[in-house]
Order: sequence, then C-alpha cells, then structure tokens
Amino acid sequence: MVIVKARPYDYQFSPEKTALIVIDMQRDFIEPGGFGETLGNNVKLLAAIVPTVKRLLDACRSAAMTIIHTREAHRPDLSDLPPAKRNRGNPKLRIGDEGAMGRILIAGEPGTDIVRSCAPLPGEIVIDKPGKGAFYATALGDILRLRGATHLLFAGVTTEVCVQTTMREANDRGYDSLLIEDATESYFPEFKRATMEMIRAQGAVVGWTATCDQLAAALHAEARTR
Ligand code: TIU
Repeated sequence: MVIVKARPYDYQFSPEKTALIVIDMQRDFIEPGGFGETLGNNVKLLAAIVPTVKRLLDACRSAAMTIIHTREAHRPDLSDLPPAKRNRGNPKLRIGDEGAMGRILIAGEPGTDIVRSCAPLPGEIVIDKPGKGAFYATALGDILRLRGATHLLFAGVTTEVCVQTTMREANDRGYDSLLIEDATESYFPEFKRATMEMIRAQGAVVGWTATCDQLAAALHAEARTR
C-alpha cells in the first residue's frame, strides 16, 4: 500500500488498482499562438508545469500504474460539438476553425495533440472527449472498470475546468481521487487556489491533494518494502 502525506489527510492506494489520468495537456492550451492564447489567456502559466507532469508520468510508469491521457477533441464534422459550446463568448477563433496549429480542438489536428514531453507511450490509453468531464460521452468508465481501478491520480489543465469537472464525475462514481497540486494549472491562479481548497474541504468532499514530491516519496517508500 502506498501512503501519501496528502491533504486533508493521508491518501492510501494500491498501484495495481490506480490509474493516473492526465487531462488535456494539449498544444492548443499550452503553447504560444494556440487556442488558449486567442481566448486572452497567459499560456506561460500552463507551460510551467510541463516538466512536473513529465516527472509524474515517469514516477507512475515506474510503478506500473495504468496511464490515461485525455484530449479535448471533437469530430471533424463537428457533430459532437453543441452550438452552445462553439458560440459561447463569441471568440475570434472557434472550435473547428483553422488556427495556427490546424483546426482548433479537432481530432487529428497538430494543435489538438499532447505536448511532446508528455506524449503517450505505446500501451498508454488516450481518450478524446467532447466535454469538460472525461467520463461524459467517452469509454473512460468502462476502461477503468475493466482494469479494476478504485483510485485515480489527477494532473493536467485547466484545474478548475476539465480537471475539477472530471474529479467531481469520478467522486460520484465512487473513486477516491488525488490531485497533484504542482502538476495542474489554471489560467487564473486564484481559481487554482480555490479549487485546491474546495476539493479537500469538509474531510475530502471531492478528494485529496498532494505535491508530486510527496507522491514520489510515498512510491519510493513502498518500493523499498518489496
Ligand atoms: N481542458 C480544459 O480545461 N478546457 C478548457 O476549455 N479550459 C479552459 O480553462 N478554458
């Protein structure tokens, strides 16, 4: 059993029953010139966590955990894109439009892909999702059930949008979830801070939080007992 010094209290999991879910580490949210920047956001904030997400991926790979990557990605014919989502906020560029890195958030386009250093390795699972939550209109629930997963570790972007939505979906489905504090980021630092607090409030009402180092230390301690 791995025991992480987490907040609001220790988080315990068995690696063989745990999946790491890395949410939407996509070029269009993280790289300059992409969709995130056209929405008026400072993408440097998100780019700063890329090395930590990579370190987290490597730690979980070493522990032979299930690794799942998600992408916010729509069908090229936009048949899974609600007009409300496409039109909201009347932005300069909309989902499906031609952007600096291909059609924005469309499956198979360069900007929709995951940033190079966090790219999935062969054998890792990649889920394209049309919504903010990764359980909505995807096979994630079935995949986790087939793997016998009971615990989920979360990282990725953005903290209060796709990451928090997915953690809340997971909570209602009975998973114990840990959010890695320095492997997630928001375009709005105050929203990230608030999300950390609301997740672990009321005795982990949504889940737990810990740093990548706290998780790595717990994995090392467990590995020494084998
Ligand atoms: N992945 C994700 O969070 N998608 C978003 O649209 N996030 C924003 O913060 N806009």
